Amino acid sequence: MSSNTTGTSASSHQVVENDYFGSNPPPKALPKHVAAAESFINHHAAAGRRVVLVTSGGTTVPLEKHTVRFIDNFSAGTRGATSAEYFLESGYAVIFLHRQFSLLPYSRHYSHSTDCFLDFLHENPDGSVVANPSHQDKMLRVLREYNAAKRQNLLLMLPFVTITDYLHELRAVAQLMRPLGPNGLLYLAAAVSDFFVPADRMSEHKIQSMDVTEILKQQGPTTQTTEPREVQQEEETFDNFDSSPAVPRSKRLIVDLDPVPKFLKNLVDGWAPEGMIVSFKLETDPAILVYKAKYSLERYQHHLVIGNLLSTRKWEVVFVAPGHKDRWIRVPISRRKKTLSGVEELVGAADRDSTSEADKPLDPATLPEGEPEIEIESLIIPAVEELHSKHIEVASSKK
Ligand code: 9Z3
Repeated sequence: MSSNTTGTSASSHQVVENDYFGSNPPPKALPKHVAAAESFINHHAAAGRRVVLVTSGGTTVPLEKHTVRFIDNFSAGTRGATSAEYFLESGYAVIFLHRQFSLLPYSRHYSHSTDCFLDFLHENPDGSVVANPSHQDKMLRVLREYNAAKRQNLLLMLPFVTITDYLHELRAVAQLMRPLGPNGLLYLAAAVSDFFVPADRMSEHKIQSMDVTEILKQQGPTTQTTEPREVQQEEETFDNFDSSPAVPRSKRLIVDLDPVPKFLKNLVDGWAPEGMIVSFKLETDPAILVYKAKYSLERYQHHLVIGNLLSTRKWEVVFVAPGHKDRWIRVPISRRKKTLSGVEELVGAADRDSTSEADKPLDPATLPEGEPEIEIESLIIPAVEELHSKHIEVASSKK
């Protein structure tokens, strides 16, 4: 325990939290999002409905306050957007905290480059626009589900961009979920950056490839631009890592990142103490996935870690939960698969569920090309829902 400025003692987690949120400003939209989330949550809490916060997509790491450049990650938000749909199907109200412009529930079927909505439409001779006959059924189903969610006020979409925006939004919404008690579920599928540039070290303006302010100072107020004086090569330090032409250090951009504090403990103990908390663990090395998932569960003492590998994440995940055997959830690898064109063709991969290898990660080389026939989220969400029901049961038996 350490002391804070008011003289009361605060845990080290609280100190880190105060420090981070106090020195990295919130997004402008936060008050508006808080108001919307509060009325959404209270409405559904009063109805006794379960509410899930789904986080989705990547988080950016800006290098400048007036941001031109940023670091990003691969996540398109498929897991989050797809999961949100299955949660709605299961009767949950969904707060969808997503990276701006990432995939959204329902519209994901017709957005982004793989499924451009224009390819699903054609023009009739009378000039009206209609869905192609082969896509009518699916489009009608998706449209109906989307409209039903909207009509019943079951889906609240809140966008974020940066890692700091995300953390401010997550903390605020999680805290608002308290009135839900155990009926609240946090499903953290966003791909959260582990490193960032803290606000107090971030360049205000676009990082320059030459020192313009120094040149302007040297020149004084003049309308004539002169060539920047070349720094004498002899004075320069060279970082020459390989056989490429020598680059002086003054011309390199060296990005120095701090670790993003891990706030899962704060979430579990303080922000949303009664809700069920599900985090995702992403790895690329199959040998460490289960170990890392268990380590996370041990460290943060929450309810479920869903492990997945970058290369096989649409085919299998592993559930690691306290008091449960590790459980692999896999889509059946049938002999038929859909290619990108939507045409089914024969593939040779066998269903592995029944083999003795079932508790080990799949070898990505054995997977058929393209997308699985069913969405793995259609298996993940019912399994999470079952654990959530148990969580609610246990909580109510303690009352
Ligand atoms: C995940 O592991 C998600 O399943 C994916 C989904 C990001 C892989 P896509 O958007 O991908 O469908 O393309 N999310 C969690 C990733 C994460 O940042 N987890 C942290 C970690 O692994 C812990 S909270 O350390």
